[in-house]
Amino acid sequence: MTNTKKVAIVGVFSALAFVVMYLELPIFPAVNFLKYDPSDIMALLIAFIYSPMLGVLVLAIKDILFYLFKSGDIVGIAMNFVAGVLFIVPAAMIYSKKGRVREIFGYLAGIAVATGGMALLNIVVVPFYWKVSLETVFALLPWIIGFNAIKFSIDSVVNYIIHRRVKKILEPNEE
Ligand code: RBF
Repeated sequence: MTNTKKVAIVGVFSALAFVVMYLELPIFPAVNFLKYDPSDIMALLIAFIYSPMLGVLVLAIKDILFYLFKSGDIVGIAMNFVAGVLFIVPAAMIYSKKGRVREIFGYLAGIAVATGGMALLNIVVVPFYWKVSLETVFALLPWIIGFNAIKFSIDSVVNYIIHRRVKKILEPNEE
C-alpha cells in the first residue's frame, strides 16, 4: 500500500470519527456528562489494520476537530482522548494480527485498562470540574466504571464484527 493511500484513509477515518462524535449519547442520567459515541471504533480499526500509533493519530485529529467545532470543553475532550488511548493501545498491541484468541484478550485488556484508568482519573478530575466533594465522586464511581465498561465493550463487539471486512475493503490485494 502506498503512503499516499494510507494518509488519505487516515484522513477519511478521522473525519468519520469526528462526525459520529456528535451522537454524544448519555447512558446513565446520574453521570450525564459521560456520553457515548462510536468514534473510537474508527481509531481502533486504523490501529488494528495499520498501527496503534496511527490509531492514536485518528483519536487526536477527531478530538481536536470536535473541540474546535462543537464542544469547546478542553477537560471533556482531554478525558475522551485519554480514555480512547487507554483502550485502543493495549487492544491493538496485544492483537497485532495474531488471531482471534489474542484479539479477544486485546479487547479485555483495553476495556480493563481504560475502565480502571478512567476511574482513577475521574476521582482526580471530577471534584475540580464539578466542584463537588470526594464523597460525591465515590458515590458516582460505580456509574463511571459502568459507563466505561459498557462503552468499550460495545466498541469491542462492533470492531470484532467489522474489522476484517474493513481491512479487505481497504487492502483488497493483500493476503
Ligand atoms: N469519556 C470517557 O470515555 N470516559 C470517561 O471516564 C470520561 N470522563 C469524563 C469526565 C469529565 C469530567 C468530562 C467532562 C468528560 C469525560 N469524558 C469521559 C468525556 C465525555 O464522555 C465526552 O466524550 C466528552 O465530554 C465530549 O462530548
